[in-house]
Amino acid sequence: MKDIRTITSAKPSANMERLNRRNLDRVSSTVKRPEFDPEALRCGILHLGCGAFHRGHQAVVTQHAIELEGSEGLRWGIASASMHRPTTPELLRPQNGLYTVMERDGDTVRAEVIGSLAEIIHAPSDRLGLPARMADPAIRLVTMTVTANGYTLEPSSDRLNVDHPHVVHDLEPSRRPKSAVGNIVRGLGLVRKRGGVPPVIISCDNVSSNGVTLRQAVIDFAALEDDRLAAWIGEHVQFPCTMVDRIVPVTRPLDLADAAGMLGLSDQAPISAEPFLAWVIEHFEGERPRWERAGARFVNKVEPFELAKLRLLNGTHMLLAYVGAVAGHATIAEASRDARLGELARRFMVNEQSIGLELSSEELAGDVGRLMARLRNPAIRHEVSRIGRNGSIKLATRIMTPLWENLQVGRPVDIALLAIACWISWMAPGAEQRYAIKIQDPHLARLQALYLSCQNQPALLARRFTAQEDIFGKALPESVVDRIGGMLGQLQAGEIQAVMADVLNG
Ligand code: CS2
Repeated sequence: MKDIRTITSAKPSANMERLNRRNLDRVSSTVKRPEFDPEALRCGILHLGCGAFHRGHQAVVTQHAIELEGSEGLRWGIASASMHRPTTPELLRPQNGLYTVMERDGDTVRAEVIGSLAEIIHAPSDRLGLPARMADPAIRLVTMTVTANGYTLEPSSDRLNVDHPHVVHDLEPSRRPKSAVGNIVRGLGLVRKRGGVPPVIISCDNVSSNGVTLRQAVIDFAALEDDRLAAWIGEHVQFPCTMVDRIVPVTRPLDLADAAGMLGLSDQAPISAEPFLAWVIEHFEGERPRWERAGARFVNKVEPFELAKLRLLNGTHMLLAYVGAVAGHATIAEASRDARLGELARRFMVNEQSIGLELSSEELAGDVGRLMARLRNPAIRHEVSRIGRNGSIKLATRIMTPLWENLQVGRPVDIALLAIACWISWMAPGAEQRYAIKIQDPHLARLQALYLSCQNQPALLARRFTAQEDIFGKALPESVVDRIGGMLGQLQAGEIQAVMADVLNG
């Protein structure tokens, strides 16, 4: 790819032509284009969750694998489905699925047009429906990025939440399923009936032991309807685990202007991403793109990679988001560049989140240094609101599990408690205005009502919040709950700087 150090942003004017398969050869020569004809692709992969992360990660690796395989690779086009909203399909369809990935590092940008999305699907309005597509014998892989919230799990047990509204809806066989798990079960049911080889189901989300967890949720769902289907899935379907890593923020208007300036055509669905990309996949049987030729790594055991990623990066992301917002920062890069909070983030990784990782102290120091540099990349505007969303689902894996492991061996947990106290503060009346954030959480109404019910009593607030077993699991020791209560009292008095200083000074 060519380096472009100065970008000329162009306001995509109404008469600027939209990027599509017919005008691909007119894309400026400074931008890399697919080395295959996207028109010639056939779909071998069905993807659930056509969001920014998928388009900045798997779609890129798949494009490079197709390029390296030549005509053999053309069967690995991706049919990519948006599970609920029509926004992304509406933006991508007029572009025949083409879009630009802009790799940003400081003021360097490298652009590449991605053409591996052979078909764009809007699941709720799709003519065929996802289960029928999954049962198409050409589909050898079903990949998914639906975020942890899309797994319809009970966070403290990681088993299917049978009371989840989408699960309840999907258990009615005459209805088109809404959830990823419901769709997979229906699709596998069709494959079993047809008597074919099932596709391999690959979770690409930050969920702990993602393949194992997804397999269990799928079996839990199937068992509610048909024990024989559940047993068949258990015996015949592979759910490899993966570790996925690339920071891909939500697209902003500036991205559209930069893409137009670089392409000379209008792209309404470009992606910005950091240069770093990692994908570690557990070995599985069956046909697949040669992803390993394009940067992915196949291993026997994904767990050590996944644990390190979830704890060091994703856990620290949560700290930076919750504390960052309370300290007045809008993005993760800003929060990591705050001297106090940046130091807290570094120590959080080294002293708390490193628990259980198979890394020597030198390896850990190297990883932490590289991670801090990635988090500080000023060209990646990852909003704290975005990272902090769905905290009630994400806290368990990213913060609570390492916190418990630290408590058991008497290691420090203070920085994790600060993250939790700041998350609780997000539920205070008026927090959205005060911290200039947008809060999204499946339990938001409950959490805000809980805060309101004891807002003037920080100790009680800490007790009530942490007693929510579905989020926090078993009861925390009293001293820990008291410490959170103490922090909440200071936060309510607007003393975030003092709390951070106290935690740093131990
Ligand atoms: C983030 C992740 O949104 C989040 O919860 O922590 O999306 C993170 O950016 C990626 O996992 C990085 O690989």
